[in-house]
Amino acid sequence: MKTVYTCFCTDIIHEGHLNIIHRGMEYGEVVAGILTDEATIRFNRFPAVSFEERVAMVEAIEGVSRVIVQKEVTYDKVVQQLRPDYIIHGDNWKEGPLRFLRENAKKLMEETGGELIEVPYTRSREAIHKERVQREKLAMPEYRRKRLRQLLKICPIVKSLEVHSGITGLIAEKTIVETENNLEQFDAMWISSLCDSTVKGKPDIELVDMTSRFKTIDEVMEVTTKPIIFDGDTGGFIEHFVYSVRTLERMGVSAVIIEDKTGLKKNSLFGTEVEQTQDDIAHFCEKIRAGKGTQLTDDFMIIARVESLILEQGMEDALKRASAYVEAGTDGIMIHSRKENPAEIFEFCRKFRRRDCHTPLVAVPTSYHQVFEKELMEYGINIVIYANQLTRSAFPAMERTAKDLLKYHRALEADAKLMPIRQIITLIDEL
Ligand code: SPV
Ligand code: MG
Repeated sequence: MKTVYTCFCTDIIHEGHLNIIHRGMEYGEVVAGILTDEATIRFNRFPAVSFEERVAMVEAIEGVSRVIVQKEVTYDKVVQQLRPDYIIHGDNWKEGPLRFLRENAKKLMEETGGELIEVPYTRSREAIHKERVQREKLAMPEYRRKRLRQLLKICPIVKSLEVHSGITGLIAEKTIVETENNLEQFDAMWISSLCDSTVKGKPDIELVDMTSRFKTIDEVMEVTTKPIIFDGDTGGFIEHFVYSVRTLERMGVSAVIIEDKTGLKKNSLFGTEVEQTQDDIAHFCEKIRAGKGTQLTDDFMIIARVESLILEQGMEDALKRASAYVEAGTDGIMIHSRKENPAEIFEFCRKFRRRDCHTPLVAVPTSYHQVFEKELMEYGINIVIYANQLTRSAFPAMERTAKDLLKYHRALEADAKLMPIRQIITLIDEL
């Protein structure tokens, strides 16, 4: 009996899948691989049902003789272990990011003398509707809010991208790339005070009020499903912060990060070049406790941001504060630095992790941009935030276009560098 392998990364079984199984049975015994959550989210949406349920769903399909776990996006390991005579897949992988998987499977079958079978991938209107409902559900507050905690359990490092509008939200939501033998996408979104202010032409000094900041969140939420980490600046007065926690939690935001500064806040990347005051530990702990005491679900996270390295208060102060904030109930620590290399971040992580191996750590590698995610991971960082790169890439591009229009007195020269009109009008999906 020949072995036919097919991989499932779906949480909905429809006639397209059944067709693949039935066609597979014509060639031999069908073994189905279930992609783990960790691998699924590298290119697909977050699964709406658990891994165990997905296994049970596929096991129940008549014609599936055995179910195995596929831990990697690519087929290499499975092919090595199972040595299938055939890999069978729907022909929907000929386009988009799945093309990469098709190439991978094709190459492996050629190398091992196997064969790739592609069957027309069919979906009824009902199945299309069901898929859309599952996707849309991910955007609902009760599903979205808890996602960051879920991701922390399954991702070696949660990759977050700065967004400040519907369109940047779509970029964070949809961008998928091939890397060495893998597919990659962002896990979460960061709503930065710096960028949210900058796009409004305002300085990053808590001038843009919370109501406007919430409006940005809403715009992003309208068109995305990924979890949101909100830059809450200092959190403001404790009496105000508790209201913000309630609003953010109700909206479905997953986490707020508040920094231990007080008075007129300036952007951390100015460091000690401008006057900035660090809050005292007891007061900041009170803010954390007030926030934690206000939230209604176990999903929402309040992450404390330690500014000691930014304000040159030393490593011991940073560590002392981090411990105090954990004691006060924070759900994570963001350690920030404006140094041009990650040495002090690494030192902090090493020392912090000696005492605490559970509390999630967050890093924002803006000034120490040479650091790889893998290195951050090795030092115990759980969330990496690319805090301003989208805004910083958009601004020079727009400025160049404005200059070209002025310089050439027409649009032709500028156009060469622009997204084609056809693409921009089809960029947004219609319901
Ligand atoms: C932001 O993105 O607004 C931040 C990070 O707070 S930083 O600009 O580095 O302070
Ligand atoms: Mg900020």
